[in-house]
Amino acid sequence: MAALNDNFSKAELRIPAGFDISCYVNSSAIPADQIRAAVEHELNTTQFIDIHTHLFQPSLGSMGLWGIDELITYHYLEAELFRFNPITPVEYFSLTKRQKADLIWKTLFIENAPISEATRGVVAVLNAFGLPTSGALTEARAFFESRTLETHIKEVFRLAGISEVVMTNDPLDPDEAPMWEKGAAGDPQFHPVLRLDRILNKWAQHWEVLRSQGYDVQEDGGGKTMAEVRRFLGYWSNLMKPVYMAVSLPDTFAYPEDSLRVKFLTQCVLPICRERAIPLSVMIGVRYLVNPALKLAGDGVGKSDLRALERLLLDFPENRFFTSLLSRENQHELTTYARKFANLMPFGCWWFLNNPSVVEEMTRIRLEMLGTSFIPQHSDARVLEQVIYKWRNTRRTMAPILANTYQLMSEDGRPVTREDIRHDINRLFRENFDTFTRRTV
Ligand code: FIX
Ligand code: ZN
Repeated sequence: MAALNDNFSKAELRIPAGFDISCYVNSSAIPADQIRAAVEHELNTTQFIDIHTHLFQPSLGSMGLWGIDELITYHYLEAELFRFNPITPVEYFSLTKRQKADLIWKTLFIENAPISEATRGVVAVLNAFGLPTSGALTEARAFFESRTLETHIKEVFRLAGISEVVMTNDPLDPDEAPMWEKGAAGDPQFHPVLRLDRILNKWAQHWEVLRSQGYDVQEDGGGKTMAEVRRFLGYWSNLMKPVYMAVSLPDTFAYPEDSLRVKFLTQCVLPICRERAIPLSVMIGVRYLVNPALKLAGDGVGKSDLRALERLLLDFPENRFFTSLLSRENQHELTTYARKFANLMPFGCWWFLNNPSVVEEMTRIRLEMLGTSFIPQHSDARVLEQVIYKWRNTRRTMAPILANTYQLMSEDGRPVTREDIRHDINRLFRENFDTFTRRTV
């Protein structure tokens, strides 16, 4: 009997009865009927990096959302509420947080079975903590109120199988910015990102904020504006030390274009990303507030013209671009572009795409065309405990897809080993991020 891997006893490996233990030796071929179990084991025992979230390090205090009432009032669930309940958005948004949660819970979880992706996610979180998944919220509320944030975060990350998350940090957010300037303590499990939407997309509403902070900028972008925006980005890069910069862009995003957005992008953002050797994350395809009454839940999706991305990749070969697109119709094109440009890293199944039916299609296309040179998923979590269900769903969807991929490789004559599987999963969910952000060369 081949020796087991030194680090695990048979019991720790939780090897199913009748399992051919020899394939647990790294370089042995795994029998076809054991591939799925081996893939599941490696997925479950690898800690992932969550490369895009709206979570916050503990020192950013009230910016961070967690607990059952935040989970239930997630904007995905608010959108679903209005399909089941006659309450108007104006009436709903006048309620307290607890009243909103009670209404959503009654409507989507009691009066109707929680079968949608977002409702099922809340059920999975409650179940993970052994809390009732139906009936009153009393016990769940008492449980979350009893938790201490620092220990709760560690437990949540353990349950989610993640080692660290990447944040979204907005230097023009009136609540967040002062916390950074007062010296908010960093946390090795939370990596900062400099978010650029208010500059690139909402300059008309924000140029005066920069001016009030002593930056000699103009609404029309003239004068010293470009130099001063570079100074602003340099200041916040030194303060936050972002692992990348990020911006969400509309489906109509165009490049080249004679616009302030493109001037800021090409004269300020991309040069500083090159200087600091960090990528820019462009998330393209949002139709903002198609229904303004729904607030954060009001955004929609539009197919983008990816020739804009193509020209960016061509014109800025020294820059690296994380890219996630919101339209399902853009996904095959994006994967094709990744075959043409090594400075493009497709990532995630974003927002309206983060459903098993679409994740499966996108992931299979990417594996078939890119091998493991992409990042399959991010959580986009806005509430801490969402990482538990979002990463459970990712593992559940990935397992059959990866197993099938290795099955085909074996059938075509190259047996798969445990070492192959471990290496590939590490590359997909950790190494590609580390390498692309130059955290490891
Ligand atoms: O721009 C973004 O980072 C989007 O992910 C969010 O604005 C969006 O509301 C979201 O949370 C989607 O999952
Ligand atoms: Zn996001």
